[in-house]
Amino acid sequence: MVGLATVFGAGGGTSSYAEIEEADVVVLWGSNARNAHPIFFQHVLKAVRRGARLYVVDPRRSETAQWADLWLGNHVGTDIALSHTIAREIIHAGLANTDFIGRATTGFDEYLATVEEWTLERGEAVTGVPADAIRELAHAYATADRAQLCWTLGITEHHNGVDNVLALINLALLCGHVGRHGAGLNPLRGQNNVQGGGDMGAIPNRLAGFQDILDPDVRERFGSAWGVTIQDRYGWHLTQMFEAMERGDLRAVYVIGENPAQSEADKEHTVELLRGLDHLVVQDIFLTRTAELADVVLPGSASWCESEGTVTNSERRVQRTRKALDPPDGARDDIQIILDVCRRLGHDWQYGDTPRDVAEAVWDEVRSLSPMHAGMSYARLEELNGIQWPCPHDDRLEPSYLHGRLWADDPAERGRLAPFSPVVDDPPVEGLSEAFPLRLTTGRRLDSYNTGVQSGGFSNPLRHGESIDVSPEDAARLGVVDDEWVRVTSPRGALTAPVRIDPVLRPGLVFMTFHFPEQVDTNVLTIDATDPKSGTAEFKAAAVRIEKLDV
Ligand SMILES: Nc1nc2c(c(=O)[nH]1)N[C@H]1C(S)=C(S)[C@@H](COP(=O)(O)OP(=O)(O)OC[C@H]3O[C@@H](n4cnc5c(=O)[nH]c(N)nc54)[C@H](O)[C@@H]3O)O[C@H]1N2
Ligand SMILES: Nc1nc2c(c(=O)[nH]1)N[C@H]1C(S)=C(S)[C@@H](COP(=O)(O)OP(=O)(O)OC[C@H]3O[C@@H](n4cnc5c(=O)[nH]c(N)nc54)[C@H](O)[C@@H]3O)O[C@H]1N2
Ligand SMILES: [Mo]
Repeated sequence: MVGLATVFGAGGGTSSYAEIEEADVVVLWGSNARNAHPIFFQHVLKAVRRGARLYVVDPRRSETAQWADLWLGNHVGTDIALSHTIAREIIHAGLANTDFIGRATTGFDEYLATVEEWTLERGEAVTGVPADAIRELAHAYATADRAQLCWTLGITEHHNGVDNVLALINLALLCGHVGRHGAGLNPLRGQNNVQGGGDMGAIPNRLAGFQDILDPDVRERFGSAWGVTIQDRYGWHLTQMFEAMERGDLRAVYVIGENPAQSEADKEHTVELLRGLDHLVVQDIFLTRTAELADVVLPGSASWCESEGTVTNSERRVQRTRKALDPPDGARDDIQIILDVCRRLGHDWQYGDTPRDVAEAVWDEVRSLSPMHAGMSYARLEELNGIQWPCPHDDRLEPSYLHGRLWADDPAERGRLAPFSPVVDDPPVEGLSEAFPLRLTTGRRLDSYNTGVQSGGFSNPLRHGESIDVSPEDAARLGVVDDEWVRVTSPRGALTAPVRIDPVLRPGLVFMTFHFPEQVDTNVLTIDATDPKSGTAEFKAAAVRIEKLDV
């Protein structure tokens, strides 16, 4: 989101799922959508069945890659190098969209100078992807009318994740694949309402509708609606919070629906910091590992199917969620708990009697303060089965794609042009060494969800436990076999796990999920190097060694 907001001013995917289905070329970059975004992947498959070509860029030949027309298996952390090589090939083949570049972008010359050294030969040597494959993707992407570039954590969970995203945005600017029906740039959001959380201002620098906290008019409008004074400085994002805990500047934390004791990188250090707080409050539907450390647990909040509200997905579509089940005895909507806390803090905000009334009244307040949501009444959301933002008017809808203004003939209408970003190749913080010769990347499997809180604890026949996945070549070299327990060590910690030999991995690359805390704490191994621009940790690149256990 930071990358898209930097270039275009708005942090959201630029297309709709319907446009994905109409695409000629779909590139999934660092995304295992087959497993992690199965519903979105159905839209991709509809395009493929229509004849679209699917390209997947992923160091592993993931299940998604197995569906692709062409898989580009790059080395972990070489995505900027790959993007620059593709760009240079597009430019030298005369396929750059000079009309769009001239009309809608700035900084092309500097960008050109940055990518010029990335010949196909150099690209192949650095990324490990054969030059022919790079050339094919470059030509297919540049010549397609409707090209969609989508990415997820393989791009963002690096110490330079934002630069990685900027490198992909450069490709779309180069080819004019943004701001038109059918062409776009789409980060797929992790949870059902991550997009909605950001849109509502659950980020350190913006209030609802991405309005800048540093803007005095914005502070004044929100402040008078709420009867409070809003601070005129940015807050901390998650990793800055942990840094502040380390310095002793952050002493109390209120966690709602997150399990950082399990999901943060360098876990032992994280738990130490959470333990050291003066006051920790956790509001969750389960008693998580984080809740076990808390001074106060606000338990039994109603889950999504037991409460009213909205969620916003990766195509920026706001959709109503309705109460389908009664919550268990004593459980309440998160919003009721939050309103009670507010009351104790001196703000007796009344929104209505029933959960439905409260949810709608809160939403109407959002619409009164956030112009991009203004036209989305509950009645209209229900009638249209969800609406994409922006929707400022209650009598019409905007196009399903963003940034159409960039194509306008009138420069005044075009507004702020989109800058190319001359980012540079920057390998993972932790290099490989004799002591730690293997690259560990971590991610997801279809059968489980994040820290396992919501997908464990009951009998789930699909779910099989954690493993350290290694290539057949590495398994042979280490003399280990399937299901044999080994020790995995990184500079931060060690654990034991069973081996799973997986041919989707190439020699030197090993893979783990982080879904099975009762069995293995994967984040004991990961590095807490973070991208200062987004606060995201480098979960995708640690260095480890694997040793046989003494028999
Ligand atoms: N079943 C299931 N679905 C989920 C989740 C879950 O836990 N389980 N979690 C949800 C959440 S919160 C999120 S954020 C999304 C995440 O969705 P994804 O980002 O698709 O999931 P990951 O498996 O973390 O990572 C995707 C891929 O990045 C690749 N990768 C690793 N390093 C690199 C690199 O340097 N370059 C490139 N190009 N690729 C790399 C990995 O091999 C992996 O296949 O999934 C959501 N959906
Ligand atoms: N090694 C490694 N670590 C990673 C990642 C990785 O790829 N590799 N990925 C990172 C990413 S992308 C993410 S998103 C994080 C995920 O990390 P977390 O968000 O910490 O993990 P979850 O297991 O999704 O935790 C969500 C919590 O919300 C609670 N919950 C669910 N519904 C409700 C509700 O309605 N109300 C309330 N109050 N609580 C609710 C659940 O019970 C659960 O405890 O992990 C990060 N950590
Ligand atoms: Mo996520």
